[in-house]
Amino acid sequence: MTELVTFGETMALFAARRTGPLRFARDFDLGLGGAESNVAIGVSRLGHAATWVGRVGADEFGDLIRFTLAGEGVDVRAIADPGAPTGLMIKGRRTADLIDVRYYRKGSAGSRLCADDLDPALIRSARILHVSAITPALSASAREAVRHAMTVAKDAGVPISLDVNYRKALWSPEEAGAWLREVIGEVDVLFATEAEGRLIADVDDAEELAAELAKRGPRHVLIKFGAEGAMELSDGAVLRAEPYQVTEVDSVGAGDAFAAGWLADWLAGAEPADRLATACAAGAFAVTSQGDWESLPRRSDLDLLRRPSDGVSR
Ligand code: KDG
Repeated sequence: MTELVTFGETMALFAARRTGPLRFARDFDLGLGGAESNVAIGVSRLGHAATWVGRVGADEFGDLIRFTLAGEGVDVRAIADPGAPTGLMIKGRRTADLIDVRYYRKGSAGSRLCADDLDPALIRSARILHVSAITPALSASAREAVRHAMTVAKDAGVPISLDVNYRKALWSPEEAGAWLREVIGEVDVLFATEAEGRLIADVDDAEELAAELAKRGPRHVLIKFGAEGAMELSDGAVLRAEPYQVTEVDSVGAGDAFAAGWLADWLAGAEPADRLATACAAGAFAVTSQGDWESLPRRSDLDLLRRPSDGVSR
């Protein structure tokens, strides 16, 4: 029985090994990335059943995605689309601290996701539905799929979690803001950075912004401050969490890790302060190595950051 259902586009990811303009990259690490599948992996590593639905090409990259997610314990419902390839994401390192992400995903299999790809019974059986605002920016059919899934979840009393995950390569701030304002009333858990929250409501102060977002629907509003920690507004109560001190290697995927940590603890019925701390710890782990999800923690790893240490774990 699944606990969290999510869907979206997962791409093959080529990460340049050397720093500098991408045209001089000689070799790449091949992996995969997708905001929603990153969350599914994170939730699975933290001990909860997660299902990911998406379209992949009938190609090697589609197999890579299917096998990798399955290897992480995710229940994979990957539809192999013979009419389009798996999308690609290329990650360059323009400088040591500047990651440059390019997408080759227009017309990809993942972007052809449609409402019929989503089994309503699967959504109804879940404890939570998690979506990101990347999916509605992919295509008209993917946008319709998100609305369809939200309606099915709402009708069945399944809470909906939404991570804004704004991607400027896919749509304008105005388009994203309009869509977000349209759906926020259906959302129970909202994850956003301050800038993403302001796509919905033009409020400067973070606490006031969270209050304004909560007024529009979500019972839980999570505002992420990156390396500065996070804030949660739940049922009118504000919580703040300090960041964990780690050395950042690759920040891509930190937001997904944060969402995974929070959602796993929500599924576990953890206390709000512990839940937020787990979210921050998962986000901290995510930035410590290359890759969008590879360093996501297991439960036993969380203690490594929570306890003071001399840097050696024996
Ligand atoms: O948050 C990380 C994701 O953004 C990445 O893994 C790939 O889904 C992705 C995207 O659209 O950037």
